[in-house]
Amino acid sequence: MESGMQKLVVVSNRLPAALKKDNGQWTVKAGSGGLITAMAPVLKNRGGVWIGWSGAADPAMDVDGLLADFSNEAGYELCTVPLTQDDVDGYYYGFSNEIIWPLFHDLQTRCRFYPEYWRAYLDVNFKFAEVVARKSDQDDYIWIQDYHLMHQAFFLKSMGVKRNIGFFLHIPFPPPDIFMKLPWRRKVLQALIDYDLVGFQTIQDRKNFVGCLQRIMPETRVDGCGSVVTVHTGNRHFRVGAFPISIDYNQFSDLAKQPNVVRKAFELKEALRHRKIILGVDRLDYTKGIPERIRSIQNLLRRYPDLKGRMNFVQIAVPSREEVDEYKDLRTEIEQLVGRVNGEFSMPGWVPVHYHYRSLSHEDLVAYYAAADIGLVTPLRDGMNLVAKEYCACNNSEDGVLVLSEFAGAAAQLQEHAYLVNPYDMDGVAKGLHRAFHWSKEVRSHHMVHLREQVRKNNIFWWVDSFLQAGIAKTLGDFPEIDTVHFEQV
Ligand code: ADQ
Repeated sequence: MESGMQKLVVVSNRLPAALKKDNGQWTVKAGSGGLITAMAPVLKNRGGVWIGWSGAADPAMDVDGLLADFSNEAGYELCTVPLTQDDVDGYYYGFSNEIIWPLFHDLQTRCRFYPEYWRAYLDVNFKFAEVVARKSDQDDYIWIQDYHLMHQAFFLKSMGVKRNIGFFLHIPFPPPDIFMKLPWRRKVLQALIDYDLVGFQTIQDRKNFVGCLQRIMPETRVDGCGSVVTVHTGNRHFRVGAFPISIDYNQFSDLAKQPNVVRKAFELKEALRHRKIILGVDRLDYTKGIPERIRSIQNLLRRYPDLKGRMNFVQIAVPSREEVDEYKDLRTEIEQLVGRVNGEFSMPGWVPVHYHYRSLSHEDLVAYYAAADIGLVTPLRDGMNLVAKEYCACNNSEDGVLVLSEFAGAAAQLQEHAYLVNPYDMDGVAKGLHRAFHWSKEVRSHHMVHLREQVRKNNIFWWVDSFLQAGIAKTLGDFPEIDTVHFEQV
């Protein structure tokens, strides 16, 4: 096989661009979120195809035409999978968001195990697999992203389409006692073992997956050690690995050095009268532990009155899944909590909690990261959490502190130099914040230098390389370039 002929085909639920209707006119908007942040620079620099749903539930629309300009600009082909509103309701809002998302984040009481969701999930996975079969050649490498699409290898195989195909799960994989609640547990596992490579964020996720396989298929054996192992079960032999996702370190760090961003960061500090800034940045989601975090701040101010008037907690929440009642309720809960804490502690000239419910421009987000003295990242459970890494990359002054949940995948890599906390332990978080607040400049720098070095080395390009190495024994350098390469590979 000619290595130059092989293209990368990325498949995810959503395309990195979305169609939105504004005043009756369809427009194309760049999407946001962890996966897009991760993959866009890779495909842009190396070419390829990205297959996904556009966000428009009207199969009659000429979506491909609308996306053509965007594709040209993005530097790689975008290909849509047309879905109906019923598809989206059952597969996306239903199976993905009301079953797999809560279950895999250990929140099984939030799951609605409706059988119609499962059927919709299978129907949509079949539609995706048909597009993948059509848009790819036998030599291509197919890289499936995330829990919405676990059945791609299974359907391609049942169509008789042979492809080298890898799967990466961006969210955690739960331990057997939780996974076993899934009514379709055996079918999901059987679908996952049809891949040639299955990737997880951490070694713990990989162990949980193998543990589930061993519960349901007791003959399962594991060969090898290290981050990628080979699993044998029945007549299937495939690779399973831990590939902690990361960020484009240089892009964040360089942007944080640009004069306009430095100025914005300074203006933020000035607006808050140079008090210490504790920053939280999240999609508004119940897994991110935002109410628990605000309660921890309340606890901090109650337990350590010396901090009154000397800090600000800034919480930025990006709107997410706004149509869903549970997310509307969460938003209300957060707003009430912010009001309560500010009502309890505000003084003339000082309001402790600043809450922003909106998506920020990349520059504004980076300015907040650069201005913050403490990055407070306390999800109840998270596959990785890129915010933790982005905060470190933007801390060019190297004197910030990362306070990180032990239940974020990022903790596996950053535990030595982040201040680890249990997000459910509001006394513990308050204590951690108080300590971090009083750390000397030397201690802060010592830890931040190491954190930044870890994120810089194990960046997004390293992540893609390690997955491709395991999947096809190739690195990014083996893919044909369609553009001038302008990233530093570590
Ligand atoms: P997410 O749950 O979306 O991703 P995360 O990893 O924190 O979580 O990524 C969020 C992304 O959104 C970050 O890149 C951040 O820059 C961006 N963002 C946050 N606030 C923003 C704002 N106000 N304006 C604009 N952009 C903002 C899922 C998993 C994670 C996993 C990622 C990648 O749940 O655990 O780390 O995929 O695998």
